[in-house]
Amino acid sequence: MNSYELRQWQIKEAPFRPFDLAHTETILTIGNGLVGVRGSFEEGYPTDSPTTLLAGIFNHKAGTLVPELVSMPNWLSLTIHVNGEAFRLDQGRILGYERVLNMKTGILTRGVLWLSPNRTILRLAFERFTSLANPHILALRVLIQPLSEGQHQLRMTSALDGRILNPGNVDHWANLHGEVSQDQLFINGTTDQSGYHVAMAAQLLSTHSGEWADESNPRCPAHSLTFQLNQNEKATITKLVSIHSSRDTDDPITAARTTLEQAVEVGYDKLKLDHESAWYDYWDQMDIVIEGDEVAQRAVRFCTYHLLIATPQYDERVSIAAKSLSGFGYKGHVFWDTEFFMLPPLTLAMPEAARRLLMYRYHNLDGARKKARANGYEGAMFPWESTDTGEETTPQWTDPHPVTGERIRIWTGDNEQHISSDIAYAVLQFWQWTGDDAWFVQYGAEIVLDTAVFWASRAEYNAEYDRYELRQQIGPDEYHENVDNSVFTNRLVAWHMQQALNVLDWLHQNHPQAAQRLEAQLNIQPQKWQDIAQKMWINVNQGVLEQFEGFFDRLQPFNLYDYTPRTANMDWILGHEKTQRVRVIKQADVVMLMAILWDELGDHDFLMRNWETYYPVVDHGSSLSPSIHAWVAARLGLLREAYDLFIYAATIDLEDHKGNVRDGIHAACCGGVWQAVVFGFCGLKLRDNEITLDPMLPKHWRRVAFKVVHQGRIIPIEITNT
Ligand code: IFM
Repeated sequence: MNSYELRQWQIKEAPFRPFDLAHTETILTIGNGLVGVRGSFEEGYPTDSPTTLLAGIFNHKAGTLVPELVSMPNWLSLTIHVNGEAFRLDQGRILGYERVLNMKTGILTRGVLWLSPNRTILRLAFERFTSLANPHILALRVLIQPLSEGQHQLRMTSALDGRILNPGNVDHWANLHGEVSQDQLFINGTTDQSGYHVAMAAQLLSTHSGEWADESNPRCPAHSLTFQLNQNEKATITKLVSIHSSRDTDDPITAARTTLEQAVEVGYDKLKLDHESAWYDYWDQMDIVIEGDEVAQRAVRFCTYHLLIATPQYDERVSIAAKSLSGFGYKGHVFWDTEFFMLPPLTLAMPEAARRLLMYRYHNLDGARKKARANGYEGAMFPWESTDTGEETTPQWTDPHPVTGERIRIWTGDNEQHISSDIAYAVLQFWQWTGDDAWFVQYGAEIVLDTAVFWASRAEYNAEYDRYELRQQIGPDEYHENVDNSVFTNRLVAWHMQQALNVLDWLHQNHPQAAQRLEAQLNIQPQKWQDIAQKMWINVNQGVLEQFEGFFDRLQPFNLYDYTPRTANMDWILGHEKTQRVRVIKQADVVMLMAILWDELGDHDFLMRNWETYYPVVDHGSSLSPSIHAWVAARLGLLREAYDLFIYAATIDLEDHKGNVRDGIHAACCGGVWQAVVFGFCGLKLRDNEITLDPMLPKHWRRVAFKVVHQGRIIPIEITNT
């Protein structure tokens, strides 16, 4: 690979950006679907947040509002002393520095040339990865070389640091027990409410022998190795770590010991090779090649990389959190972000992974049924936010405002109900692309049908107008809460009811036993479903879809451009109450509906009128918005807007456009970017089971290439710009 090609696979930090730690920690996260590890430094700094998260390990601490992902013991901890001086970037002088995330291999490296306060020059080369070949193995290595004259004493101190707590100093552990045995470390503990048992083991391997010492603290097993190095002599220190939990085994302690033994036996080099070759396969499936646009190429790879490191490889009882495993934003909860944003790329390119994510919803049908019953409905009403239990975990209140102490009621858990249809949409899209009838009959159909049962019990019949309505909803535009007849929701529900009827017919014709089983199990009412599909109120006002009742008549007109330029969201500027009263919207709402249903909604003029109505008033207050707008703009032939929106979305985390990357990657945006290229610029569609393309590429893109899987067949797609 030449250096131009290489650059498009790399995220580089050079020189060191000391004031940007939280941002770089997030964007340089490594992971393998099981484990996510923020890009914190081995030696640790006062303002860092060294976080390792394990998929599905949630705990609801007494006194906190909702469950959250639990911070694991910090396995990165490795401090280096040379002649008694601690290697730290905030002391001495940095003579050279480069940190590189190689997205092609999922390996993070750091090279440093450091002059210590006492003038010893040290060359350091760090490298770390979370094995994609065996996700229970984590590895880091550092090469050390003193360049100053004489003999130098090196002391390496390694720990599994269980003193790391969640934000707000929330301690989720009932107990954490550490142990040291010369070159090995062990730690295990149990979460205090959910009762997950987690065990980690580590071994430090060195090219140089020396003196071992136990350096443990409570909750922090640690050891050190001291040895001598001459000028220019190199030492390599390798830390191999294993991690298991009661989510994957009955005996995490034994599993952690066994996995560590195996890792040590295989050795770092082979572990790395296996890891790299697993990444090769990942990229072979998911990469989008864009020729002619280096910025776009790297940014799209960055988004795909973050989607890949968040995608569970085995466990079908976990999904992908809104901020993946890269930070604590939204506490690790799962939203519609998965089904509408992250799943489509996986459905098209890695259907096995998509299937697992859909199984998360299937396994959580009971939670959805419980929610429906608790609200007086039937069927399956999926939670707006969920964790490992499938129950509703949206907090009801915001945290108190730091100055006023005010808390705002959060209504999304009550009324952002479109998620049930979003999930049905994702199931149907998966079925359509994979043609996996066996899976659909056994699992998918139940999701589509029981969510339809929910809507049949939820929809309100308005006899005066002979129509169905949905009151008290929140559409994707969360700036306007508890509105009546959100057109996004109503239209999607109408579509969903029709699809459910089609599924029922198909089952009767092709799998009558399954049809009977589901009819016996669920309250299926074809007549009522038909009625709802036909009579759901879809409000067209002034020639466009009205986002909700009163959007045009009751909201005050608002000129977003009066507030340009700005980075803050409009609800922060105007305040919660005022935002509800003005015509400014948070994110793609009607435009989201256009993206997914497109010409089922109307002809080109109708779609354009809707775009012209909603695009000028969208704040992009959610990172979910720009990529969808890019997709729709491309379809409308508005290439300039499409490209600007696309680049904004693709670099949202790299350039921290929203100012909150410290909380984690905007994982939905990552999936949205993939879709903006494939569905937007390339115009990929499945029509009557045929793949069609209708490219609208930015002028300077010479070539776009990617692969999709259609009904088991890998289809390479290549579009060249003429
Ligand atoms: O699901 C989104 C929502 O659409 C906008 N607010 C943030 C949520 C999590 O990403």
